[in-house]
Amino acid sequence: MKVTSKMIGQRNGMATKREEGTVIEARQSKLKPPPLFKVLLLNDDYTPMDFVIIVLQQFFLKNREQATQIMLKVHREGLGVCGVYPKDVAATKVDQVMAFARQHQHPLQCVMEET
Ligand code: TYC
Repeated sequence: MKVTSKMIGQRNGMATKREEGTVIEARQSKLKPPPLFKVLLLNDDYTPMDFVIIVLQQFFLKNREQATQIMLKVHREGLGVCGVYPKDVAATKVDQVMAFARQHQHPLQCVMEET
């Protein structure tokens, strides 16, 4: 597709020529939206509940009520979703949580999984 200065409506591979109101080309985009990743906390027998609540507030921007509900879900069911993010953001959250848990000598595990 030849790109011209008149392609004002260029968005996600769909090009339209808005001057004169004429569509010169409109093809289905071959671009897929970027994948999203769930960030999960895993249960263990040693990490204090209050520490998990702090993690959820500090790294996943949950309020105390939301953080408590997610922590209890992980505690009862073995794992729980903290948030859903693009790959690089999810990877950074996992690294930050793992580093924070290690600093405090807790065995808390945080992983990511494609949605
Ligand atoms: N099971 C832990 C306890 O009883 C609490 C806990 C919750 C640990 C969530 C990890 O991701 C976790 N102290």
